[in-house]
Amino acid sequence: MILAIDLGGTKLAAALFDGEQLCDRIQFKTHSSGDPGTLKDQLQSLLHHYQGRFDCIGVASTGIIQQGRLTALNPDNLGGLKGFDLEVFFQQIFPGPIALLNDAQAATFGESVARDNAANLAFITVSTGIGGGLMINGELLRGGSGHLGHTLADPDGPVCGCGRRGCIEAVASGSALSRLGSEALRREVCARELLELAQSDTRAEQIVDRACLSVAGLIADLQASLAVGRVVVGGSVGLNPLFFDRVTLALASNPAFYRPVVESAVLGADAGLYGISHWVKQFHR
Ligand code: BMX
Ligand code: ZN
Repeated sequence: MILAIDLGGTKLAAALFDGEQLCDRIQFKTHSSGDPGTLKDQLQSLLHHYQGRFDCIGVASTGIIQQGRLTALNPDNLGGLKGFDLEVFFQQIFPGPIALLNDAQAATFGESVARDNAANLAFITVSTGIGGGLMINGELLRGGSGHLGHTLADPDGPVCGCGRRGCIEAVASGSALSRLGSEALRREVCARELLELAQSDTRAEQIVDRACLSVAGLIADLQASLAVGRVVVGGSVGLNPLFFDRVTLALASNPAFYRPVVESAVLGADAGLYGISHWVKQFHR
């Protein structure tokens, strides 16, 4: 039995995997305050909830995990959790095997397995941030590879939390949509609300269009640079048909050479959980 944990910018989800079967899924809102104490409490109550029912743990986490520690490309998405030693934390409580992977890389692996172990695909998650993963010739690229949210959308765009100007994450992520939308509309809007407003309000539509055009541009670039053939889009924003349909429409204006097959994540919001459980099964038992 595997305990799979998905630690994102705004949510912490977990489930048990009995073979292929996902069971007893729970979810919390997370560390928007970036308080390591809160995260520790949440993880502790999560481990308590599943106590005695698993024999290994897989963690899919936002950020780049180096030697068991959370490091950030975009520290804004981690708050005070930068440097949090996930591995040591779990080891102190659980003596069995633990596997750690970036959340988007885990989801990439999950979506590949769900497609009969597709050997080539790129995955883009549009959520709090924008994450990515690459499965190339049957191998998942890990570590510093595949962080697609930090490729260039607009050289004159806003400065991203990672320090680079004009990253896709700075114009198309859930937090960017909310920030840009709230500025333009002069009231607080979340990404989902902005997508709905874009159907009738031109200020909202401009922001959403730029975001979807950027993601479509990234998809075209992935096809031109890696000939991936298939790009899967996930994450709470990416799974929303109001976003996904605009992306595919924007991509359609490109010549055929730049247009891979584009699909919504078949594992939906649980791609990271499935992915990390498959990863643990294949490499850590
Ligand atoms: C950021 C980066 C990626 C992550 C992506 C999606 C940090 C902390 N995170 O680009 O590692 O995969 O966001 O993360 O630098 P989520 O929190 O939106 O799921
Ligand atoms: Zn960036």
